[in-house]
Amino acid sequence: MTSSTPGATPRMTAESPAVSTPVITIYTKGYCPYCHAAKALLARRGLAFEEIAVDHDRALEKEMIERSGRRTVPQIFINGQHVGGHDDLVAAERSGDLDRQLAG
Ligand SMILES: N[C@@H](CCC(=O)N[C@@H](CS)C(=O)NCC(=O)O)C(=O)O
Repeated sequence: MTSSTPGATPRMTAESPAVSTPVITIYTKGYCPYCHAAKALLARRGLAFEEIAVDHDRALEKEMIERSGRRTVPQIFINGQHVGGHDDLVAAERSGDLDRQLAG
């Protein structure tokens, strides 16, 4: 029995020589219901993510705004590619774009 760490580097399996785990980053604020909903969607899909709380950190909020071009939370990135906010994440799941982005 082996175990793997979500967000870890590519791992070797018997089925496939290298399977890379998508790196998902979500910028959040604690009071934001859209952030909670976006995290719940990712969790429901069994997707591990790195959460960056920007409530009390102006530098991290600035980083989010510069990377996304948006000022609202959440902002979600998959493998460095900007997905958008909660509504964009929901739309991407419905359209199949999310699966395509996760597949790399
Ligand atoms: N349609 C956006 C709504 C996001 C939104 O309105 N977020 C609020 C917090 S719940 C926000 O960032 N407001 C500005 C702020 O709190 O600085 C989405 O789906 O992500």
